[in-house]
Amino acid sequence: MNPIIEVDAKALVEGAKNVLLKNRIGEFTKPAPDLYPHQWNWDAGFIALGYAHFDMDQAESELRHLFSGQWRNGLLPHIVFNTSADDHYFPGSPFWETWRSFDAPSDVKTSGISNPPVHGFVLQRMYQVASDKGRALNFVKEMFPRIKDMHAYFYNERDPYDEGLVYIRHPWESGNDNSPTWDTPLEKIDFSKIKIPPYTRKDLDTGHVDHRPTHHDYDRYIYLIDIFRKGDYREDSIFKLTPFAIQDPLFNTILIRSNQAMIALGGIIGEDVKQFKEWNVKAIAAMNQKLWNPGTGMYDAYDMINNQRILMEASSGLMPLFGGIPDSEQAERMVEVLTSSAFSGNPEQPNYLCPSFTTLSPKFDPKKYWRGPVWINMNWMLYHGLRQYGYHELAEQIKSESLELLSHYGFYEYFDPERYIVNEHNQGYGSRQFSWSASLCLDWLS
Ligand code: 2M8
Repeated sequence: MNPIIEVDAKALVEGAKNVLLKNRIGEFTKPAPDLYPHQWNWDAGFIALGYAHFDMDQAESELRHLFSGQWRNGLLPHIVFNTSADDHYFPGSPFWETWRSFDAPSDVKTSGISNPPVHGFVLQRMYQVASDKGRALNFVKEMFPRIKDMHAYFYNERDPYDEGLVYIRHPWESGNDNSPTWDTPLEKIDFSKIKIPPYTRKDLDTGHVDHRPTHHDYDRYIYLIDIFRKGDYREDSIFKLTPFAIQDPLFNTILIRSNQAMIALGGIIGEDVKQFKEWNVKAIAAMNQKLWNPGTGMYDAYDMINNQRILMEASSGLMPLFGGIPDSEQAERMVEVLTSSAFSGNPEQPNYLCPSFTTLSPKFDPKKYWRGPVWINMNWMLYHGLRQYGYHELAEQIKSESLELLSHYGFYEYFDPERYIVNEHNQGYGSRQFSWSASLCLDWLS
Protein backbone atom coordinates (compact mmCIF):
# COMPACT_ATOMS: atom_id res chain seq x y z
CA MET A 1 0.00 0.00 0.00
CA ASN A 2 1.42 3.36 -0.97
CA PRO A 3 1.69 5.80 1.91
CA ILE A 4 -1.25 8.19 1.99
CA ILE A 5 0.54 10.61 4.23
CA GLU A 6 3.73 12.51 3.49
CA VAL A 7 6.30 11.91 6.20
CA ASP A 8 8.42 14.89 7.17
CA ALA A 9 11.47 13.08 8.54
CA LYS A 10 13.11 16.17 9.99
CA ALA A 11 9.98 17.15 11.92
CA LEU A 12 9.57 13.58 13.15
CA VAL A 13 13.13 13.46 14.47
CA GLU A 14 12.68 16.76 16.31
CA GLY A 15 9.31 15.66 17.68
CA ALA A 16 10.72 12.33 18.83
CA LYS A 17 13.63 13.96 20.66
CA ASN A 18 11.19 16.31 22.38
CA VAL A 19 9.05 13.43 23.61
CA LEU A 20 12.09 11.78 25.20
CA LEU A 21 13.34 15.00 26.75
CA LYS A 22 9.90 15.84 28.18
CA ASN A 23 9.49 12.39 29.71
CA ARG A 24 12.96 12.45 31.20
CA ILE A 25 13.25 12.87 34.94
CA GLY A 26 16.94 12.93 35.75
CA GLU A 27 18.66 9.60 35.30
CA PHE A 28 15.78 7.89 33.52
CA THR A 29 12.89 8.53 31.16
CA LYS A 30 9.28 7.61 31.90
CA PRO A 31 7.40 5.61 29.27
CA ALA A 32 4.74 8.34 29.18
CA PRO A 33 4.01 11.66 30.93
CA ASP A 34 1.14 10.58 33.25
CA LEU A 35 0.10 6.95 32.85
CA TYR A 36 3.49 5.43 33.64
CA PRO A 37 5.45 7.53 36.17
CA HIS A 38 8.27 5.04 36.93
CA GLN A 39 11.05 3.36 34.95
CA TRP A 40 9.94 0.28 33.04
CA ASN A 41 12.29 -2.49 32.06
CA TRP A 42 11.88 -3.16 28.33
CA ASP A 43 10.79 0.45 27.74
CA ALA A 44 14.16 1.56 29.17
CA GLY A 45 15.92 -0.69 26.65
CA PHE A 46 14.07 0.78 23.68
CA ILE A 47 14.46 4.29 25.12
CA ALA A 48 18.24 3.87 25.47
CA LEU A 49 18.36 2.85 21.84
CA GLY A 50 16.75 6.13 20.77
CA TYR A 51 19.00 8.28 22.97
CA ALA A 52 22.05 6.51 21.55
CA HIS A 53 21.51 8.55 18.38
CA PHE A 54 21.84 11.95 20.05
CA ASP A 55 22.78 11.68 23.73
CA MET A 56 24.97 8.72 24.67
CA ASP A 57 25.30 9.93 28.29
CA GLN A 58 21.57 9.58 28.76
CA ALA A 59 21.42 6.28 26.84
CA GLU A 60 23.95 4.79 29.27
CA SER A 61 22.22 6.39 32.24
CA GLU A 62 18.92 4.69 31.32
CA LEU A 63 20.48 1.23 31.51
CA ARG A 64 22.55 2.03 34.62
CA HIS A 65 19.47 3.28 36.43
CA LEU A 66 17.46 0.23 35.41
CA PHE A 67 20.16 -2.22 36.45
CA SER A 68 20.51 -0.44 39.82
CA GLY A 69 17.29 -2.32 40.62
CA GLN A 70 18.66 -5.74 39.62
CA TRP A 71 18.15 -8.42 42.26
CA ARG A 72 20.97 -10.54 43.67
CA ASN A 73 19.61 -13.61 41.85
CA GLY A 74 19.86 -11.73 38.52
CA LEU A 75 16.15 -10.81 38.15
CA LEU A 76 15.78 -7.45 36.44
CA PRO A 77 12.46 -6.03 37.72
CA HIS A 78 9.80 -4.81 35.33
CA ILE A 79 9.57 -1.53 37.28
CA VAL A 80 12.20 0.49 39.12
CA PHE A 81 10.04 2.82 41.18
CA ASN A 82 10.21 6.56 41.34
CA THR A 83 8.99 6.56 44.96
CA SER A 84 7.89 10.19 44.80
CA ALA A 85 5.24 9.04 42.30
CA ASP A 86 4.08 5.99 44.27
CA ASP A 87 0.59 7.46 44.60
CA HIS A 88 0.21 7.94 40.86
CA TYR A 89 0.33 4.34 39.71
CA PHE A 90 -1.08 1.08 40.94
CA PRO A 91 0.49 -1.21 42.04
CA GLY A 92 3.08 1.09 43.63
CA SER A 93 6.18 -0.16 45.40
CA PRO A 94 4.64 -1.04 48.82
CA PHE A 95 2.12 -3.42 47.23
CA TRP A 96 4.85 -5.75 45.95
CA GLU A 97 6.32 -6.42 49.44
CA THR A 98 9.64 -7.29 47.84
CA TRP A 99 11.24 -7.06 51.29
CA ARG A 100 10.08 -10.69 51.60
CA SER A 101 12.88 -11.70 49.25
CA PHE A 102 16.53 -12.02 50.30
CA ASP A 103 17.43 -11.17 46.71
CA ALA A 104 15.63 -7.82 46.32
CA PRO A 105 17.72 -4.68 46.81
CA SER A 106 16.88 -2.73 49.95
CA ASP A 107 17.97 0.70 48.72
CA VAL A 108 16.06 0.68 45.41
CA LYS A 109 12.30 -0.01 45.26
CA THR A 110 11.25 -2.44 42.55
CA SER A 111 8.50 -4.78 41.43
CA GLY A 112 8.98 -8.55 41.74
CA ILE A 113 8.47 -9.66 38.15
CA SER A 114 10.51 -9.10 34.98
CA ASN A 115 9.99 -8.07 31.34
CA PRO A 116 11.25 -9.19 27.91
CA PRO A 117 15.09 -9.12 28.07
CA VAL A 118 15.84 -6.68 25.27
CA HIS A 119 19.01 -5.29 26.85
CA GLY A 120 21.52 -7.54 25.09
CA PHE A 121 20.47 -6.44 21.61
CA VAL A 122 20.01 -2.87 22.79
CA LEU A 123 23.61 -2.83 24.02
CA GLN A 124 24.77 -4.21 20.68
CA ARG A 125 22.84 -1.52 18.78
CA MET A 126 24.26 1.18 21.08
CA TYR A 127 27.74 -0.09 20.28
CA GLN A 128 26.98 -0.14 16.53
CA VAL A 129 25.76 3.44 16.39
CA ALA A 130 28.36 4.91 18.78
CA SER A 131 30.83 7.33 17.25
CA ASP A 132 33.21 6.95 20.19
CA LYS A 133 33.90 3.21 20.05
CA GLY A 134 36.36 3.28 22.95
CA ARG A 135 33.73 4.65 25.29
CA ALA A 136 31.12 2.26 23.89
CA LEU A 137 33.44 -0.68 24.58
CA ASN A 138 33.82 0.39 28.19
CA PHE A 139 30.08 0.48 28.54
CA VAL A 140 29.77 -2.98 26.97
CA LYS A 141 32.31 -4.25 29.52
CA GLU A 142 30.34 -2.66 32.34
CA MET A 143 26.96 -4.10 31.28
CA PHE A 144 28.12 -7.51 30.06
CA PRO A 145 28.19 -9.29 33.47
CA ARG A 146 24.88 -7.78 34.55
CA ILE A 147 23.09 -8.90 31.42
CA LYS A 148 24.72 -12.31 31.72
CA ASP A 149 23.40 -12.60 35.31
CA MET A 150 19.93 -11.78 34.07
CA HIS A 151 20.05 -14.42 31.31
CA ALA A 152 21.41 -16.95 33.82
CA TYR A 153 18.51 -16.14 36.16
CA PHE A 154 16.02 -16.94 33.40
CA TYR A 155 17.66 -20.20 32.33
CA ASN A 156 18.35 -21.36 35.90
CA GLU A 157 15.15 -20.24 37.61
CA ARG A 158 12.49 -20.25 34.88
CA ASP A 159 13.23 -23.51 33.09
CA PRO A 160 12.37 -26.17 35.69
CA TYR A 161 12.52 -29.12 33.25
CA ASP A 162 15.70 -27.93 31.56
CA GLU A 163 14.03 -27.57 28.15
CA GLY A 164 15.88 -24.47 26.98
CA LEU A 165 12.68 -22.38 27.16
CA VAL A 166 11.92 -19.99 29.99
CA TYR A 167 8.46 -19.28 31.36
CA ILE A 168 6.73 -16.06 32.31
CA ARG A 169 4.70 -16.09 35.51
CA HIS A 170 2.62 -12.95 35.00
CA PRO A 171 1.00 -11.45 31.86
CA TRP A 172 2.85 -8.20 32.65
CA GLU A 173 6.12 -10.05 32.16
CA SER A 174 5.21 -10.66 28.53
CA GLY A 175 4.86 -6.92 27.89
CA ASN A 176 1.74 -7.90 25.87
CA ASP A 177 -0.34 -7.63 29.03
CA ASN A 178 -3.92 -8.37 28.04
CA SER A 179 -3.22 -10.32 24.86
CA PRO A 180 -6.03 -12.85 24.24
CA THR A 181 -3.21 -15.44 24.36
CA TRP A 182 -3.43 -15.33 28.16
CA ASP A 183 -7.24 -15.62 28.30
CA THR A 184 -7.34 -19.42 28.33
CA PRO A 185 -4.88 -20.01 31.17
CA LEU A 186 -6.38 -17.15 33.19
CA GLU A 187 -9.92 -18.46 32.67
CA LYS A 188 -8.87 -21.83 34.05
CA ILE A 189 -8.23 -20.31 37.47
CA ASP A 190 -11.15 -21.12 39.76
CA PHE A 191 -11.92 -17.83 41.46
CA SER A 192 -14.85 -19.10 43.49
CA LYS A 193 -12.63 -19.84 46.51
CA ILE A 194 -10.04 -17.15 45.96
CA LYS A 195 -9.85 -13.92 47.93
CA ILE A 196 -8.22 -11.10 45.97
CA PRO A 197 -6.48 -8.43 48.08
CA PRO A 198 -8.36 -5.12 47.97
CA TYR A 199 -6.98 -2.58 45.49
CA THR A 200 -7.84 0.56 43.54
CA ARG A 201 -6.74 1.05 39.97
CA LYS A 202 -5.07 4.32 39.03
CA ASP A 203 -4.57 3.76 35.31
CA LEU A 204 -8.15 4.77 34.52
CA ASP A 205 -7.52 8.27 35.91
CA THR A 206 -5.61 8.97 32.71
CA GLY A 207 -6.20 5.94 30.44
CA HIS A 208 -9.49 5.36 28.58
CA VAL A 209 -11.58 2.51 29.96
CA ASP A 210 -12.28 1.15 26.45
CA HIS A 211 -8.59 1.06 25.59
CA ARG A 212 -7.17 -0.35 28.85
CA PRO A 213 -7.38 -3.89 30.34
CA THR A 214 -10.65 -4.78 32.11
CA HIS A 215 -11.30 -5.12 35.87
CA HIS A 216 -11.61 -8.85 35.24
CA ASP A 217 -8.00 -8.79 33.93
CA TYR A 218 -6.78 -6.70 36.86
CA ASP A 219 -8.26 -9.12 39.42
CA ARG A 220 -6.12 -11.83 37.88
CA TYR A 221 -3.01 -9.64 37.73
CA ILE A 222 -3.37 -8.80 41.43
CA TYR A 223 -4.13 -12.36 42.44
CA LEU A 224 -0.87 -13.50 40.82
CA ILE A 225 1.16 -10.86 42.68
CA ASP A 226 -0.36 -12.12 45.90
CA ILE A 227 0.94 -15.60 45.08
CA PHE A 228 4.45 -14.23 44.56
CA ARG A 229 4.30 -12.49 47.91
CA LYS A 230 3.07 -15.68 49.60
CA GLY A 231 5.96 -17.55 47.98
CA ASP A 232 8.41 -14.92 49.32
CA TYR A 233 9.57 -14.46 45.72
CA ARG A 234 11.30 -17.85 45.78
CA GLU A 235 10.98 -19.23 42.27
CA ASP A 236 10.71 -22.87 43.41
CA SER A 237 7.87 -22.02 45.84
CA ILE A 238 6.11 -19.86 43.25
CA PHE A 239 6.23 -22.61 40.62
CA LYS A 240 4.43 -24.92 43.06
CA LEU A 241 1.76 -22.31 43.82
CA THR A 242 1.17 -20.48 40.56
CA PRO A 243 -1.67 -21.23 38.14
CA PHE A 244 0.14 -19.23 35.44
CA ALA A 245 3.48 -20.31 33.90
CA ILE A 246 3.71 -19.88 30.15
CA GLN A 247 6.48 -20.44 27.63
CA ASP A 248 5.92 -17.41 25.41
CA PRO A 249 7.48 -17.32 21.92
CA LEU A 250 7.99 -13.55 22.05
CA PHE A 251 9.80 -13.59 25.37
CA ASN A 252 12.01 -16.52 24.36
CA THR A 253 12.73 -14.94 20.98
CA ILE A 254 13.92 -11.75 22.63
CA LEU A 255 16.14 -13.74 24.98
CA ILE A 256 17.59 -15.67 22.04
CA ARG A 257 18.19 -12.47 20.05
CA SER A 258 19.92 -10.96 23.08
CA ASN A 259 22.03 -14.12 23.50
CA GLN A 260 23.18 -13.65 19.90
CA ALA A 261 24.08 -10.04 20.65
CA MET A 262 26.03 -11.07 23.74
CA ILE A 263 27.94 -13.66 21.70
CA ALA A 264 28.96 -10.94 19.25
CA LEU A 265 29.81 -8.41 21.96
CA GLY A 266 31.66 -10.98 24.08
CA GLY A 267 33.82 -11.73 21.04
CA ILE A 268 34.75 -8.06 20.79
CA ILE A 269 35.66 -7.60 24.47
CA GLY A 270 37.28 -11.03 24.87
CA GLU A 271 34.68 -12.53 27.23
CA ASP A 272 33.89 -16.24 27.27
CA VAL A 273 30.60 -16.72 25.40
CA LYS A 274 30.33 -20.52 25.59
CA GLN A 275 27.37 -20.32 27.95
CA PHE A 276 25.40 -18.01 25.65
CA LYS A 277 26.06 -20.36 22.72
CA GLU A 278 24.85 -23.37 24.72
CA TRP A 279 21.70 -21.55 25.80
CA ASN A 280 20.94 -20.60 22.22
CA VAL A 281 21.49 -24.00 20.60
CA LYS A 282 19.09 -25.54 23.10
CA ALA A 283 16.57 -22.70 23.00
CA ILE A 284 16.33 -22.56 19.20
CA ALA A 285 15.87 -26.33 18.98
CA ALA A 286 13.15 -26.21 21.64
CA MET A 287 11.36 -23.32 19.94
CA ASN A 288 11.19 -25.36 16.75
CA GLN A 289 10.34 -28.68 18.36
CA LYS A 290 7.89 -27.55 20.98
CA LEU A 291 6.36 -24.27 19.88
CA TRP A 292 6.42 -24.27 16.05
CA ASN A 293 3.00 -25.06 14.63
CA PRO A 294 3.27 -26.27 11.01
CA GLY A 295 -0.52 -26.14 10.72
CA THR A 296 -0.79 -22.40 11.32
CA GLY A 297 2.66 -21.16 10.30
CA MET A 298 3.18 -19.47 13.67
CA TYR A 299 4.88 -20.27 16.97
CA ASP A 300 2.47 -21.21 19.75
CA ALA A 301 2.77 -20.58 23.48
CA TYR A 302 2.79 -23.41 26.00
CA ASP A 303 0.88 -23.50 29.28
CA MET A 304 3.09 -25.41 31.74
CA ILE A 305 0.46 -25.67 34.45
CA ASN A 306 -2.28 -27.23 32.34
CA ASN A 307 0.22 -28.95 30.02
CA GLN A 308 -1.41 -27.45 26.97
CA ARG A 309 -0.34 -25.72 23.81
CA ILE A 310 -1.99 -22.31 23.42
CA LEU A 311 -2.86 -21.80 19.78
CA MET A 312 -1.18 -18.53 18.86
CA GLU A 313 -3.19 -15.88 17.07
CA ALA A 314 -1.18 -12.87 18.25
CA SER A 315 1.61 -11.26 16.24
CA SER A 316 4.05 -12.49 18.90
CA GLY A 317 3.83 -15.88 17.13
CA LEU A 318 5.60 -14.25 14.15
CA MET A 319 8.35 -12.62 16.18
CA PRO A 320 10.74 -15.61 16.07
CA LEU A 321 11.80 -14.08 12.73
CA PHE A 322 13.59 -11.47 14.85
CA GLY A 323 15.56 -14.19 16.64
CA GLY A 324 16.59 -15.95 13.42
CA ILE A 325 14.77 -19.03 14.78
CA PRO A 326 12.82 -20.38 11.77
CA ASP A 327 14.53 -21.86 8.72
CA SER A 328 13.80 -20.27 5.35
CA GLU A 329 10.81 -22.52 4.66
CA GLN A 330 9.24 -21.76 8.01
CA ALA A 331 9.95 -18.07 7.46
CA GLU A 332 8.12 -18.24 4.14
CA ARG A 333 5.08 -19.73 5.87
CA MET A 334 5.21 -16.99 8.50
CA VAL A 335 5.34 -14.31 5.83
CA GLU A 336 2.28 -15.89 4.18
CA VAL A 337 0.47 -15.53 7.51
CA LEU A 338 1.60 -11.94 7.91
CA THR A 339 0.44 -11.00 4.41
CA SER A 340 -2.83 -12.93 4.68
CA SER A 341 -6.15 -11.33 5.59
CA ALA A 342 -5.54 -12.28 9.25
CA PHE A 343 -2.99 -9.49 9.65
CA SER A 344 -2.90 -7.54 6.38
CA GLY A 345 -6.63 -7.20 5.69
CA ASN A 346 -7.73 -7.35 2.06
CA PRO A 347 -7.06 -5.23 -1.04
CA GLU A 348 -10.26 -3.21 -0.58
CA GLN A 349 -9.54 -2.65 3.07
CA PRO A 350 -5.89 -3.16 3.96
CA ASN A 351 -4.74 -2.86 7.56
CA TYR A 352 -1.88 -0.89 8.91
CA LEU A 353 0.75 -3.51 9.72
CA CYS A 354 0.96 -5.14 12.07
CA PRO A 355 -2.12 -5.72 14.21
CA SER A 356 -1.11 -7.32 17.50
CA PHE A 357 -3.87 -9.91 17.12
CA THR A 358 -5.47 -11.58 14.13
CA THR A 359 -8.24 -9.37 12.79
CA LEU A 360 -10.26 -12.49 11.91
CA SER A 361 -10.89 -13.48 15.53
CA PRO A 362 -13.95 -12.34 17.49
CA LYS A 363 -11.45 -11.44 20.21
CA PHE A 364 -9.79 -8.85 17.97
CA ASP A 365 -10.38 -5.33 19.25
CA PRO A 366 -8.71 -2.54 17.21
CA LYS A 367 -8.64 -0.14 20.17
CA LYS A 368 -7.94 -2.28 23.17
CA TYR A 369 -4.29 -2.34 24.15
CA TRP A 370 -2.66 -5.67 23.24
CA ARG A 371 -5.82 -7.20 21.73
CA GLY A 372 -5.40 -5.77 18.24
CA PRO A 373 -3.69 -2.36 17.99
CA VAL A 374 -0.39 -1.76 16.20
CA TRP A 375 2.59 -1.27 18.53
CA ILE A 376 5.76 0.43 17.32
CA ASN A 377 8.18 -1.81 19.25
CA MET A 378 6.63 -4.95 17.77
CA ASN A 379 6.86 -3.40 14.30
CA TRP A 380 10.50 -2.52 14.88
CA MET A 381 11.34 -6.12 15.80
CA LEU A 382 9.32 -7.50 12.91
CA TYR A 383 11.08 -5.10 10.54
CA HIS A 384 14.50 -6.38 11.60
CA GLY A 385 13.33 -9.98 11.50
CA LEU A 386 11.98 -9.68 7.95
CA ARG A 387 15.17 -8.03 6.71
CA GLN A 388 17.23 -10.85 8.17
CA TYR A 389 15.33 -13.30 5.94
CA GLY A 390 15.54 -11.10 2.84
CA TYR A 391 11.94 -9.77 2.90
CA HIS A 392 13.10 -6.22 2.35
CA GLU A 393 9.97 -4.90 0.66
CA LEU A 394 7.67 -6.09 3.41
CA ALA A 395 10.09 -4.77 6.03
CA GLU A 396 10.07 -1.36 4.35
CA GLN A 397 6.27 -1.42 4.26
CA ILE A 398 6.17 -1.97 8.02
CA LYS A 399 8.63 0.83 8.59
CA SER A 400 6.90 3.31 6.30
CA GLU A 401 3.45 2.54 7.71
CA SER A 402 4.80 3.01 11.25
CA LEU A 403 6.32 6.36 10.31
CA GLU A 404 3.10 7.32 8.60
CA LEU A 405 1.09 6.65 11.76
CA LEU A 406 3.58 8.51 13.96
CA SER A 407 3.80 11.40 11.59
CA HIS A 408 0.09 11.90 11.14
CA TYR A 409 -1.31 11.05 14.56
CA GLY A 410 1.64 11.65 16.88
CA PHE A 411 3.79 9.51 19.15
CA TYR A 412 0.92 7.52 20.60
CA GLU A 413 1.29 4.34 22.61
CA TYR A 414 -0.69 2.21 20.13
CA PHE A 415 -2.62 2.63 16.91
CA ASP A 416 -5.77 1.33 15.34
CA PRO A 417 -4.78 -1.04 12.49
CA GLU A 418 -7.99 -0.42 10.57
CA ARG A 419 -7.55 2.36 8.05
CA TYR A 420 -10.16 5.08 8.34
CA ILE A 421 -10.45 8.06 6.10
CA VAL A 422 -7.49 10.20 7.05
CA ASN A 423 -8.30 13.25 9.18
CA GLU A 424 -11.71 12.04 10.19
CA HIS A 425 -10.69 9.67 12.95
CA ASN A 426 -7.92 9.58 15.43
CA GLN A 427 -6.09 6.29 15.11
CA GLY A 428 -3.75 6.75 18.07
CA TYR A 429 -4.70 5.48 21.52
CA GLY A 430 -3.32 5.06 25.02
CA SER A 431 -0.84 7.64 26.14
CA ARG A 432 0.25 10.47 23.88
CA GLN A 433 3.97 11.31 23.88
CA PHE A 434 4.91 7.68 24.38
CA SER A 435 8.65 7.23 24.75
CA TRP A 436 9.38 4.00 22.87
CA SER A 437 7.27 5.14 19.89
CA ALA A 438 9.54 8.21 19.75
CA SER A 439 12.72 6.32 20.42
CA LEU A 440 12.30 3.65 17.77
CA CYS A 441 11.24 6.30 15.28
CA LEU A 442 14.63 7.94 15.92
CA ASP A 443 16.38 4.64 15.33
CA TRP A 444 14.54 4.19 12.03
CA LEU A 445 15.31 7.68 10.83
CA SER A 446 18.92 7.82 11.96
C1 2M8 B 1 2.10 -1.65 29.92
O1 2M8 B 1 2.14 -2.40 31.12
C2 2M8 B 1 1.93 -1.82 32.42
C3 2M8 B 1 2.20 -2.91 33.44
O2 2M8 B 1 3.54 -3.30 33.38
C4 2M8 B 1 0.54 -1.26 32.63
O3 2M8 B 1 -0.36 -1.50 31.82
O4 2M8 B 1 0.35 -0.56 33.62
C5 2M8 B 1 2.55 -2.59 28.77
O5 2M8 B 1 2.23 -2.04 27.53
C6 2M8 B 1 4.04 -2.90 28.88
O6 2M8 B 1 4.48 -3.62 27.77
C7 2M8 B 1 4.86 -1.61 29.02
O7 2M8 B 1 6.20 -1.96 29.30
C8 2M8 B 1 4.31 -0.71 30.14
C9 2M8 B 1 4.99 0.66 30.17
O8 2M8 B 1 4.98 1.23 28.90
O9 2M8 B 1 2.91 -0.50 29.98
